[in-house]
Amino acid sequence: MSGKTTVFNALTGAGAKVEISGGFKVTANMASIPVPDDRLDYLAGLYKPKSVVPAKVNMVDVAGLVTEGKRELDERYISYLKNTDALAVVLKYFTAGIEDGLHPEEDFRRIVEEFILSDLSVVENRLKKLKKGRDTKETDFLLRCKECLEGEKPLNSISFSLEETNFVRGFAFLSAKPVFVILNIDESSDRDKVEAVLRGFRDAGIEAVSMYGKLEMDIMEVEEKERKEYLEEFGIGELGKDKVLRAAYNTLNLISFFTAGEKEVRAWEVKRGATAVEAAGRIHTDMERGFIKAKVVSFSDLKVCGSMGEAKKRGLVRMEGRDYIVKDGDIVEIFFNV
Ligand SMILES: Nc1nc2c(ncn2[C@@H]2O[C@H](COP(=O)(O)OP(=O)(O)OP(=O)(O)O)[C@@H](O)[C@H]2O)c(=O)[nH]1
Ligand SMILES: [Mg+2]
Repeated sequence: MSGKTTVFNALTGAGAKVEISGGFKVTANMASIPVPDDRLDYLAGLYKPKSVVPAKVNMVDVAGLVTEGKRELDERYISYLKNTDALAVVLKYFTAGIEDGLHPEEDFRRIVEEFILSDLSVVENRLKKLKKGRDTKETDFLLRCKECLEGEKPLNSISFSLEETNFVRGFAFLSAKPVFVILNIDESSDRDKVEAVLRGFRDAGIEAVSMYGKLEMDIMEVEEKERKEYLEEFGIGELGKDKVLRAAYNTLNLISFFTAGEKEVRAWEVKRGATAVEAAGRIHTDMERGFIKAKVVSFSDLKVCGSMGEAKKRGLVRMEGRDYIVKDGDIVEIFFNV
């Protein structure tokens, strides 16, 4: 009970029921958040397209991990977590209704411990099933995981080969997923302490943001144009939603690129370091298969020029091949033939 569903509602406006589930529960709430982006708004103003499609981040809210004596997490429960690319750990830092003090670092450690124990039982079960004495790649991989987990370290602390990464994906190990922290605070939280807690996580290499879960959930209920007033009244600078999206992008190592035309202006999220042909595949498999070249202009160049025509005139629109590394903010047109 750290306010996960509350935070989920604040992020998505989904209005999921906030209740103390009293431990283990296998239902999940799901919703997606459109990623706000000024650049997308600018492009929409330029092209006046029929539709504007932002990038989206899908969120899943599950009940707290309380396995107490039941070392194996429920299969259905696991299946919700299995398909995620990253885990956001919501830590309690609101003071209302708290008698036993706040200990976010300890709470975090305990959650990671649950991930580790869950993974360890998967590893041990699988090892038991594999024929004894037969030296396979999978056995080697599992033994490597076992050693890491028995040392109480999450699997995201070791680096895997490409082949091992496929095993990791297959087993959907929880402790192998990238993790970031959402510190759920309220009006009475000491801001200096909040900053110190966040710094502690960041120093340990974990992305961490704070947000006013309950307040922001309530703000989602009011009309969009009235929200700004409330935010100012409560002294909330940046919306938790925007901070969380940025943390998710950083944790997942994502960037956005754009496609723009009269019909549609759209933002696409893609892994940092993706090539032009991989970005094309993000749009459509046909574009990846039949990739010829990509016409690319950076957002900042386009904005300075004020139009695609002017950008062309100044030689800022480039033709790039399949191995070009797509940059955050690139506006891309794919030429393909299938
Ligand atoms: N004061 C205050 N109360 C909060 C805040 N966030 C959550 N709560 C309260 O904490 C209780 C539980 O909130 P939930 O969002 O359901 O918690 P949860 O983490 O989803 O709980 P489980 O699903 O059972 O693990 C509710 O009574 C909320 O009103 C907050 O930021 N401030
Ligand atoms: Mg909940």
